[in-house]
Amino acid sequence: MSEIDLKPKQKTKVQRPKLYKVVLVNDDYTPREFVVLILKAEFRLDMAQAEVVMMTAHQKGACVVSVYPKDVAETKATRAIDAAGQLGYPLQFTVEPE
Ligand code: TYC
Repeated sequence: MSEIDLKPKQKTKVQRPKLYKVVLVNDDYTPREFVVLILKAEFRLDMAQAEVVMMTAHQKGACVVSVYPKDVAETKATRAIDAAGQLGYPLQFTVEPE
């Protein structure tokens, strides 16, 4: 008896959204405590993660915070930069393809 062919006739291509890195950039003016606060509030890092990311940027110049779809990465980076700017801090985040 011949078997039933259940294979789909066309391959369905699943497009995964491209991910973008949000990178925290060091500066000489933003207080460490404020950087940690922003990482917790906007990027949902816990205290330990926020401290490590902040100190890595402080020592190396920059550190990847997390990866997100493009619009999420851009919104989070913009919100974090704006929050810092409102307090007069020059804190910067960049968004880069993964
Ligand atoms: N370098 C800052 C200071 O000494 C702290 C800091 C850390 C600022 C990381 C920005 O991305 C940064 N007050």
